[in-house]
Amino acid sequence: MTAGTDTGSSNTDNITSDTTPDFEVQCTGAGNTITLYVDGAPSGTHTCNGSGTETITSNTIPDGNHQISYTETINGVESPASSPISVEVDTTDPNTPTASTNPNPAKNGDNVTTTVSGVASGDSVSIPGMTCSPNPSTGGDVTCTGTVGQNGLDGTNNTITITDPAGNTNNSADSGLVVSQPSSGGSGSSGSRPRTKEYNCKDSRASNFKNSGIHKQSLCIYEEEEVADNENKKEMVKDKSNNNDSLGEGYACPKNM
Ligand SMILES: [Ca+2]
Ligand SMILES: [Ca+2]
Repeated sequence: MTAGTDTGSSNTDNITSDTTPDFEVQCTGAGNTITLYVDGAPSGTHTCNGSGTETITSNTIPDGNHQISYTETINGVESPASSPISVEVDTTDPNTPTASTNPNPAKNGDNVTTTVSGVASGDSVSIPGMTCSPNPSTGGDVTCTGTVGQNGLDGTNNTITITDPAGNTNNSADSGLVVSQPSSGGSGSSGSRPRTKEYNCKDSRASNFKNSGIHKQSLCIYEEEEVADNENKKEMVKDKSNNNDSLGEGYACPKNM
C-alpha cells in the first residue's frame, strides 16, 4: 500500500481508513494489464505505462481484514498471482469510553488522574494537558495524569480523544474535570487564593509605588486574586508593613501611583 493511502499513526502498517487504497505493483512492459485481487476477487485494473514500479488504485474495499494480490496479463496470458499482503480497512470510529477523574473538583497544583475505560486494543487516548498510558498498545483501562495549572490543564477543555490505528477518532467523552476557584480571600488548603507575590519597590513593576514618595523603604505585596471563571482577575498592591493599607487595585495599580 502506498504511504499516502496508508492512513493513521503509521503509513507502513497496511491499516487504513481509505477504502480505495493505492498499491505499488511491478510492470514488465507497456500495455500489460495489472489486475488487483481482494480476497481472490478482481478489484480494479491498471494498464502499464512501461517497465517498473507503478501504482494501481483498488475498487472499494469493505471494512475488515483482506488479502491483496495482483496479476500481470501479457498478450492475453495472465500470470500467477503475487504473494498476498494483509490489509486492514477500518472506517469505524472508536467507541465512546467512560471516564472517572480524581480528585474532582480539583484545585491548582493538584495532581489529577483520569481513568478512561473501554478503550479498544491498539487505540490511543489523549486529553489536553495530561499524559496517558499505556499508549497505544493495549486496550481496557488507560490512565491519564496531569497537574492542574500546568500544560493547560485547567478544566476548560477536558475532551478525551480516542484514536484507532487507522486514524479514526472519537471525541465524545469528557474527563469531567472541574477546577474549583475559591472566592476571593479564600485561604487554608493547598492552592488557595489569593496568591501573593512580593516585589521589591525597586522592581520595575513597583517603581511607581516607590516614586509616589510613600513607603519608599517598603516592600510591596502584589496580590493576584483568582476568582470565578466569568469574573475578572483582581490585582492589588499593598504596603507589606501594613496589609490593610491598600494602595491600588486593578491592572493599572503600578501605573496609577
Ligand atoms: Ca496505517
Ligand atoms: Ca476503528
